[in-house]
Amino acid sequence: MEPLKIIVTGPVGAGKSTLIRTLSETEIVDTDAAASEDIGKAMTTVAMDYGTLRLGDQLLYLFGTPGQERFDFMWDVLTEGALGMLMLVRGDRPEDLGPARRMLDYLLSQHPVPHVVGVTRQDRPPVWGPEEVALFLGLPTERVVGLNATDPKSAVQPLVRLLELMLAEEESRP
Ligand SMILES: Nc1nc2c(ncn2[C@@H]2O[C@H](COP(=O)(O)OP(=O)(O)OP(=O)(O)O)[C@@H](O)[C@H]2O)c(=O)[nH]1
Ligand SMILES: [Mg+2]
Repeated sequence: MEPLKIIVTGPVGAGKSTLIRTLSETEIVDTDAAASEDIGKAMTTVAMDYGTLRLGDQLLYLFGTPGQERFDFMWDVLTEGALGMLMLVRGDRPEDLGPARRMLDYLLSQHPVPHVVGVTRQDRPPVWGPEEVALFLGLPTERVVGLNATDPKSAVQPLVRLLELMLAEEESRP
């Protein structure tokens, strides 16, 4: 089976690098550098993250984008050739959902691929759950999954869902 390229995207601090670090079975590539603006944390992705994960007999190549808009030119570059998209948002920052919606709309307009939204920090209540986020973003509930990006069993869930949706869409194609 051909490896599948999956793009992991979303606003600053959503947990993109953490998810790839948590799940990758091979040594990851990351490009975290000292943040040049006050984004509430010291380090930020400036180019990409890369890791790999096997789900059943399917190998996934996970590409993470930077979150900061000053690196938005990388979003398109990295999404090129991706067959699925995982967008992460922080469950404890509802104010990030507007920008996340715009980012998702833009990326899907350029790359219309199966997609899932992951709501991180479910281990840190009180947070918005996946149902609330689905409602806010106007997405069907099966496309939104809650997770803790630091826990392998939990972090894998949105990718399992994405793969299911990708297979279902493939089967329904004439
Ligand atoms: N407890 C908890 N911490 C999380 C979770 N997801 C991310 N974090 C923490 O949030 C911080 C930021 O996570 P990153 O993975 O750097 O976020 P990012 O989306 O790659 O951020 P940028 O590259 O700056 O856009 C780190 O300290 C993570 O450990 C989660 O689900 N639960
Ligand atoms: Mg990052």
